[in-house]
Amino acid sequence: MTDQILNFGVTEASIARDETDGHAEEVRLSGFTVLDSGLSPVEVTHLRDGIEAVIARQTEEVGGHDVMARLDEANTGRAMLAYDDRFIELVRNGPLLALMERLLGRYFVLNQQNAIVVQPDDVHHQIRFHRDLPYQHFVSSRPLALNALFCADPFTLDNGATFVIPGSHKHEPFPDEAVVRRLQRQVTVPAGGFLVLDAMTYHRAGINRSAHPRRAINHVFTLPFIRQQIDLPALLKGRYADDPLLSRLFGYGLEVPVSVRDWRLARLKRL
Ligand SMILES: O=C(O)CCC(=O)C(=O)O
Repeated sequence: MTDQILNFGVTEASIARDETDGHAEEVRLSGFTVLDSGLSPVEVTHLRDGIEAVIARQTEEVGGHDVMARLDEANTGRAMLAYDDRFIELVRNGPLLALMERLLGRYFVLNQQNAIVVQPDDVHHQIRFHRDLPYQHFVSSRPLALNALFCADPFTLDNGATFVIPGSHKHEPFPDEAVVRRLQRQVTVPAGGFLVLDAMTYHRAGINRSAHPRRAINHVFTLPFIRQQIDLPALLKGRYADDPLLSRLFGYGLEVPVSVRDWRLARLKRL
């Protein structure tokens, strides 16, 4: 017996042209896939080291740890790339952008780039199942948004690897509890890998039962009609506006015109 996949009655079958196609089909079918970023261990460490410094700066900005804790934002960083250039490189990651393009088409934007540090035994808000387009209960024939959780530490069963409900991006309601118990699956990912999800796939962080923090950077990429979590062009104040790839990704040119004349002039510029 070979390990060939046998079937009968099949007259149409997908054939992946390359690895990206295979990952894209996994996301369409089950709502998630694990993707290798191709970054070296040194590059992964470099990224990991940037996380705490940005969170410390943002904590200071808003008035200290107590304020962050009240907001349920302790151990969370937002718009990381605006604070530290190394996170720009993560957004440019080749395998990641190839997969985003295969699933979302050529024009998609970065909606958010957040750091998540799960401390040992911490019971934080991400341990509750959610979609990354929260409060939405429709399903779409194509992905509208994807998230890519870059694992700066290995995600293991012990340190709270993410749980997913496979296929839940195709099902409007949150499933019955007993069904969730049967279907939920914890996905382990090596350091330097991305857990890529259709943003409508229900998922949650696990509890970190190890002795060390578990650090990750979550990205949400969307079709351009979805509003960014933080207005990146305003935050970046023109930085990267001349870079064709990054300006599109960061949402330059999507600012809402404030007059009819401005709307027409913007159209004129695009002719
Ligand atoms: O940290 C995790 O395992 C999941 C993170 C998450 O749910 C999110 O960023 O939306």
